[in-house]
Amino acid sequence: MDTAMSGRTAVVTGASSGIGAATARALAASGYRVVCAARRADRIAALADEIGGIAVTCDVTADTDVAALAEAAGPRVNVLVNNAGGAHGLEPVAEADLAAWQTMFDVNVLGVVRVTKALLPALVAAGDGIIVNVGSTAGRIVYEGGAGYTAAKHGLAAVSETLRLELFDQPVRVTEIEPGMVRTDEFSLTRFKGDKDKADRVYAGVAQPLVAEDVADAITWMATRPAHVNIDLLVIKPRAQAAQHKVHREG
Ligand code: 8X3
Repeated sequence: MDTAMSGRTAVVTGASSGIGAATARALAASGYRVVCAARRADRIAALADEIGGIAVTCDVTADTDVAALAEAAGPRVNVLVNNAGGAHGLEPVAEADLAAWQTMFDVNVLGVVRVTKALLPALVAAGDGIIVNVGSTAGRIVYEGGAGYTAAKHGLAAVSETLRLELFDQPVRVTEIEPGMVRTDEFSLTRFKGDKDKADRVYAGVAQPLVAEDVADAITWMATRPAHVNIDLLVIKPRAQAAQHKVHREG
């Protein structure tokens, strides 16, 4: 553990799996007291136990849950990682599942805004707060079937950039990380409603997609730069993914 960060608090949403869980572990290893927030209480309880953190059951779409998260985090928060998010479906706009689109906007955009609003006073009070929004390459490009998700992640990118302007005279950095292809247990399974074959096809033949730990490592690097250094945007993709549609697949 890096003792330089002890006494400092980090909050990670969507901490029950994937990038969120890996980030909670990485920040704890760097010495932060980590508040692990997610809907699945059993998972975050186990994670908090493992890393000596705090578990807060939290649905980022619920005002009362987010208020409880702010209460548990305390008066000073050094790092907020807005990671909770996800994709639902891959249908063309003409067949848009509006309920799924609503969920994507609720979690990926409004959830980030709700949590940020609630924790901003504590981030300012810390004197050197940083917000890391976990966006996606889908926040800069579009692809067929992806409009519900890409529109939501473009929305998140707009929120991140606006917030940086609005907080220009405050001791809070606003950053965004945009991962491309990351093989996690749940992202593609969720997108394809549990269809494992479809989920596996996303990564077919790709020797080394990114894994959650790669992204967690980058987030931790962003969060541990000196307080005057703002990494506005970090795009991270596997070497095999030169661009969204240009992926090297073997076999
Ligand atoms: C995940 C990247 O390509 O599935 O955020 O939209 S992609």
